Amino acid sequence: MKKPVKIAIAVGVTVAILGPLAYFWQRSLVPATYDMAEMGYPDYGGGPQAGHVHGGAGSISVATLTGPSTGDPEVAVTLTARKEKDGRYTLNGQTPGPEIRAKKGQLVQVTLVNDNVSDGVTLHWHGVDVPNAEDGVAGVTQDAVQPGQSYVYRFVAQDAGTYWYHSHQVSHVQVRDGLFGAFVVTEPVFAEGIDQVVEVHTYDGRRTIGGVAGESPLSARPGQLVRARVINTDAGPLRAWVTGVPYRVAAIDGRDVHGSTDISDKSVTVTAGGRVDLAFTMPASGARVDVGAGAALVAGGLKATNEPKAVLDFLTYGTKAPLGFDPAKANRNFDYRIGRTAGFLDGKPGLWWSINGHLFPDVPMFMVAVGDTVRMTISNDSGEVHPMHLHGHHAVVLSRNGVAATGSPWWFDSLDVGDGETYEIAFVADNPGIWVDHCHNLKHAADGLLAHLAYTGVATPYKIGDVAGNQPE
Ligand SMILES: [Cu+2]
Repeated sequence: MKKPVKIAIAVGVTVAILGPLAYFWQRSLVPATYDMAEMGYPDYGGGPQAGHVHGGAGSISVATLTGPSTGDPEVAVTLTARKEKDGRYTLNGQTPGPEIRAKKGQLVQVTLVNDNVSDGVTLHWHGVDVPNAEDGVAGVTQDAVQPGQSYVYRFVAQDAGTYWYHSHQVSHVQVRDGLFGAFVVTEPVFAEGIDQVVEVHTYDGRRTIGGVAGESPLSARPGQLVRARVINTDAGPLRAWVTGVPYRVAAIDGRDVHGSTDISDKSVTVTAGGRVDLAFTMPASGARVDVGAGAALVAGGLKATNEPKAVLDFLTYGTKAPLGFDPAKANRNFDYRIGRTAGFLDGKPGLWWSINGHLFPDVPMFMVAVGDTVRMTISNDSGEVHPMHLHGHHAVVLSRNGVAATGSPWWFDSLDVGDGETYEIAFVADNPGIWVDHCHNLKHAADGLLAHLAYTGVATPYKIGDVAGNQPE
């Protein structure tokens, strides 16, 4: 072959490879600022396509979807966020931040003050189905609160249960390094016994309960009912179990389990971001609540035992109860297929999380209208577990890998979808707004495992990106 021909072929091959590459690279670039409601492509799930996708005339702003703007709050808290010299983030000088408790039906008001966090901060009420404007997602429901600024969240604590709050601005760093706390809503009449938050977080590789590594006291007298509210604030699944006495799972993600029964020699999985309430009656011989290795609540000096090999399956635990809606009548059917795809993410080549074969920001917007019944099939062949978290709604598990749920309705806001697993879930679209639906391994979300559920006719005035100063993940 003559040299010019060789060169021509080489150039041709180079153009053939680099041309599409340049195209995909360019397409992957996240603009310096963008509107969450205009990213990706609308997915109507087989339902009506009416309504304004991008806002415009007749649309309402998420900023108007607030909690009660008048009335004296029954729970009023001010939380001041700081970045400390050691790199940790604190709220009112502590991490975890103060535990906030409200009774069901009370008006809660939290004033977030940013002292010195240069990236800005927000507070998201994880698992609390608040009105959209109170959801605390930077660039979607508000602007990040900059140093010297403050922001007021007001909402009614409608559902008793175990929740938590955390920053949703640069969250994969801020949550990891301390910007979070527990939020508990109790029934109006306080239950007898001991009610204790078990807030699990790993700081610099050390697992803690409420910031304390090793054993912490469980101060219950024999015969007292104990409710241990385990909150997993880390990035991966956590195993929890009780030794010394049989125990029950009283609630999952802030929703009571119906017909819970005693468990022994089994652990439960607490999804990243999820909560599981463990209940038992304190025996005279002592008991302990272990949360993985390295941290436990202990009464009566009970020594650590090995983690039980068996894990409770929520799919079959408890007994059936009405859902309050009929998933068979769903008018939206969505797929949320999590994979791993070679390509560019914001100009960086790599193997990235994909949603329905697409890379962020070219991912689906799941479009719904108020009153819709929604089914979603979440599947995962990406090689890793993903704790999927939909804001603003509780969904119920219908099946896993084609096997129908037969236990108590398994309501959740945070669900581990393991590699090779498929979950079918359902919920009612009853909380208008724009809601992120993402992986709560927050590094994964920052790497593009994030979509959103958007109600037709709702627009956001906030923007994501460097220019706007909003980086929710
Ligand atoms: Cu993930």
